[in-house]
Amino acid sequence: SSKSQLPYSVRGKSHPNPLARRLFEVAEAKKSNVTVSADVTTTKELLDLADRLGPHIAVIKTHIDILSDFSEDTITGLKALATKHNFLIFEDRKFIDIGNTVQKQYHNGTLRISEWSHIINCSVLPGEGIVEALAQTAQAPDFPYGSDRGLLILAEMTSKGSLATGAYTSASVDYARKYHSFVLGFVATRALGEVESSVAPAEGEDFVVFTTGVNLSSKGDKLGQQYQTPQSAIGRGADFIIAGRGIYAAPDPVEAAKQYQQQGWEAYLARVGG
Ligand code: 5IU
Repeated sequence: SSKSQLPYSVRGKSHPNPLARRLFEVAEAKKSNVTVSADVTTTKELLDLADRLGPHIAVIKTHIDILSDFSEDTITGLKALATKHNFLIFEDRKFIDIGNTVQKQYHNGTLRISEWSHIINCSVLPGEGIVEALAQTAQAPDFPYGSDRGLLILAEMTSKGSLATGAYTSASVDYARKYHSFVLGFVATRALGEVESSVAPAEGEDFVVFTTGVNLSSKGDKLGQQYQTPQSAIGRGADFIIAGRGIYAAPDPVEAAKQYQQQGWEAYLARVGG
């Protein structure tokens, strides 16, 4: 964002969105802009990772539907560890359906995502209605989790041949601006401030950019994933870097998390001139 030259502490203090403020506070307190993508397939592995990596991360990103044993214990455990280690939870469910359906997938349902995930994301392929629907659910007077929830719009993807470009990315910016009280920012490979949009930015607009596909030792995988380093991602405008296999599949995941934390933080300091 155009605010990317400013320290997290400054952006946190002035941000109109309470969850964005909390996100920046967590990053500053822990000196970490790392989101670990904990793509493991059992509750035990997930909770073990969350507990061991917890001190070094700002956010844990889950794919809760890949767990073979999802239960009440998964939710209870994750919430307890988020409190213990002061990190936020981001369920990478990528909602992509008509408004009426995504409301049911988000709130209640089998996975009860609204109950435990601070951050969710969606694609704007279905059009504006998906963003409107999720905002409507989270901002309803009887929604139990109040302003402690936010949405990232999936504006770009890291995979080879991604079609999330051009008009699609522009629409992502349009809807983020239109629903800025619920939209925290984007999952994207760069800051999107220069992207053409038919909606004028609000005064002091400050969308948060999360960038996936961060890996220190690999250029990609056999299924089209494309990687960049923390330095490169943050240089292009990422505020939070997301790493999965680079951390959890490393010989020592805790050492790897520390390494991404240090490199991510140094790149951030260099960007803000500190
Ligand atoms: N993910 C991407 N690219 C994207 C988006 C999400 O890789 O554009 I949007 C997810 C998929 C996986 C994690 O959960 O981020 C990346 O994992 P690895 O670091 O293991 O490749």
